[in-house]
Amino acid sequence: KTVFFRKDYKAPEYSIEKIDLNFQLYDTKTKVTAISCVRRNNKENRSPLILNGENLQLISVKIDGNVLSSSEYILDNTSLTVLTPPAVFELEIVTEIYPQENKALEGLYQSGPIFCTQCEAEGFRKITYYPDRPDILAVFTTRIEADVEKCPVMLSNGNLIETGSVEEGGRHFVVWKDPFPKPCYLFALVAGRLSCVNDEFITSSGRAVDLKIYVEEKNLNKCDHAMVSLKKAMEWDEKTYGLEYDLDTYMIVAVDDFNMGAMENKGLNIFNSKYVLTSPETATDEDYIGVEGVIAHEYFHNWTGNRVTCRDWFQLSLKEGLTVFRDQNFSAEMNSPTVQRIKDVQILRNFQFREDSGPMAHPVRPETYEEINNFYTVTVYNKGAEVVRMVQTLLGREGFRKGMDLYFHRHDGQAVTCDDFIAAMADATGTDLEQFKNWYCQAGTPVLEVSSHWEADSSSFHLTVTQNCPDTPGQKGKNKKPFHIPLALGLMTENGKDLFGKNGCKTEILHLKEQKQTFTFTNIAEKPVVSFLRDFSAPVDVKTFQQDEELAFLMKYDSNLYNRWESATRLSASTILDVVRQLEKGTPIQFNELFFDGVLHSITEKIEDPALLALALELPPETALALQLDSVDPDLLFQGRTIIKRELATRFQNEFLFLYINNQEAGKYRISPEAMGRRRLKNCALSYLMSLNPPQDKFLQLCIDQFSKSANMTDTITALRLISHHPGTTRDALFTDFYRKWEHDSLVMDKWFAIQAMSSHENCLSTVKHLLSDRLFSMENPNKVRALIGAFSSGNHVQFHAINGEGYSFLADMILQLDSINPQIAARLVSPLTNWKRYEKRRQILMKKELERIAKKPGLSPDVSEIVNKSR
Ligand code: DPP
Ligand code: ZN
Repeated sequence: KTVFFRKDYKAPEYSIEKIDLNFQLYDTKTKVTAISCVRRNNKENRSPLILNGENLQLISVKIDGNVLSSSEYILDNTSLTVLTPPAVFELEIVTEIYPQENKALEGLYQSGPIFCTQCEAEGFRKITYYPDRPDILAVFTTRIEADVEKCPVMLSNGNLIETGSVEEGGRHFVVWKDPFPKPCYLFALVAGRLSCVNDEFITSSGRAVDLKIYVEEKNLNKCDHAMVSLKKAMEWDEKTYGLEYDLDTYMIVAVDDFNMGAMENKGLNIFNSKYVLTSPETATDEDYIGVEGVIAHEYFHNWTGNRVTCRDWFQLSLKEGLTVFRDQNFSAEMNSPTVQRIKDVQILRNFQFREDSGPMAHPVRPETYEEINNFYTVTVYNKGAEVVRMVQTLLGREGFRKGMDLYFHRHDGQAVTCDDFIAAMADATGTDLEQFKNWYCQAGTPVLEVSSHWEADSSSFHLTVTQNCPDTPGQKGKNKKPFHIPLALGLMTENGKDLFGKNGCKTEILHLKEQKQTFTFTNIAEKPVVSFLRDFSAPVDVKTFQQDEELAFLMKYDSNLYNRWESATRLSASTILDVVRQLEKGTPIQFNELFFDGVLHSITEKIEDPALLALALELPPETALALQLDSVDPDLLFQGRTIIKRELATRFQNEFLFLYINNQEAGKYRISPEAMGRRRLKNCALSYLMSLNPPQDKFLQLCIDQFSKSANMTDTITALRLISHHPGTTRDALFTDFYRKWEHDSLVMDKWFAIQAMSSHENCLSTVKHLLSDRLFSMENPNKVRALIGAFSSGNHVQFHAINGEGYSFLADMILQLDSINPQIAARLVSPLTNWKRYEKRRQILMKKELERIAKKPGLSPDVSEIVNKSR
């Protein structure tokens, strides 16, 4: 195995100023001719030129027109080394590749009949021999030649400069030129039978940009929302950061087979069709929000990623953390800031905290990796975004904007590091961010403990905070340096007033820099209630330091809406975990009445934002609750959570029914934040009503009616999901119905698979196994794998962790099977097994056994091998 270290970075020996690519696409093979202008960077040192290449059939190598003999280069499975090249030369390499056999979906492959590429991180080396690293920026010109019938549309980066037919019958060609030098991971090619939706955007300086979304013809009517989102994103980036689009055309292509969500290739984004196609009948509200967010994310990369790119892959968060931060802020402005913030935090807490506490924990800027594809993680992306958010909190919005301006001023057209980003922020504002940089190099979630006391005599209030970071792989907690943590704090009186009030700002930012620090506030005439870490101002784990009474108070009255939700969640989690402990001990169940009071208060209070109420009522998922237990018994956890859900449903049946009826859609279907919030609230209420035990026929009927009458996918799929937990002929009939209605729509069918995989019923795994042989399922389609196998193993805690161990061995079987098809996707699936140490003894043994079994497979991919070996 090869291990890469950040400290080993060396600047490239050669640079490539321009590359002309020529693709000749045929049914069974593609011929690639690459002509590069190469220049040695170092005058004295006559080092060999090392080019990366995998799964390539080399046809010829020429330097300045002369064919190299086999003694002038060395060829192995991963590289081509030209031994003694001149200082400046033209390099011509001809290779043959086989896109139709490429099931790993990296490099050039086919999604159905459509040719497309995925080059990030290291896919370009599957197209031709090339120095496949992000710090080599070249001007790309791309000629594509293919059959006119099969590939009427042929696209690449930049501007179309030539088209024509070729002598060989029935074929044609195009030439695209991208004037912006770029790393090869941003290269893209698409060819196939595609239709296109056109629009236009006029930039703030008055340039017209053609906007094009390419899809299969049958999907032309599902592109509106994506197009509107793109235009909103373009406008937002001009308004917020003064960043304009720089080419004459912006193209998006949707394909069905895609490893990631989407890819920001210069001028030619390639998208998983899940993040392009919407219609009320086929897409849920979550899908609409997802499309808006991902379209914006990829668009924002044009500046944060493409114009300024990463020096090496250890710096991945330079572009991803920053771009996630940007798309989160965009979505917050387009929808509801508080709802968006809660969703951001949920991803962080439910997924990133788990990663950060497990065997794959790594810093936002990793120090080492075996397979870079394994580091496209919630840590690099979402914790990375939190780190950028903290910079903004420390500098203020204006200061942050100055920092961004300086960053682009200094680094436009360059490949840089996270240090360069922080330096721009520091220099633009005269802020010392040295200690802050610990966020980039220390893994693990800092744990904060808080204590406070109020002195009546001196009217002063003292808040003491300590920070500790747990051990993570390769980093001992005791050796970690304290983080610079911005703490957004509010102090409130018992009747719900904020004590801080300077310039209308009710929140103060404290700087926690020491391991232990006390903050003193004077003129505090009564004992305040602490509203801590407002808007989740830092990605830390705050140990609950408040009594339930205080949490219940904050849940009702905190002026910071995010913190209302935070308190509600803390209270519901502690209430559930209380029950779990009682179940463990076998003592009679007693409930925390404060929680039920709080919930009743939320339900009956005047509703300002229905989405916020829904979020407060939704109980934390088992995977998030599991993080708070030392030794998880998934059965007890499921039971405890179910008991609380049913208790709420029983006590507040009338209220939930009222919410259900009162939040029905009046009039036309809309996707406004308000309408989406109502649907969420209504469906949350229905979910409670459906959780009653024994089930009540009238609510079941409500659910069935919703299923059959609804004209939007949010309501349809919610009803189907709720019924999925109640096996029987009704359920089977609805699933059959749905199948008949939607079998032609692959994205909708993903939902059909996923829902069945997430049923809490104990026959779930046998259903899942059965579905593997459904004619619509395919191991070669990542969306299908995620929908069925991913949903079961990551989204069905109780059934995946069934004590007979069958969930674990099923997952291991699937990983082994997938490893020889698509290693990247196989590696992603391992995740639920990696945290075996968190589970009770019997499960630990079962999970570990499966990791060992996977590890033993001869020829296991580096992707899966890295994760399995680090976890066992
Ligand atoms: N396409 C992935 C993303 O946008 C990787 N760059 O995050
Ligand atoms: Zn990205």
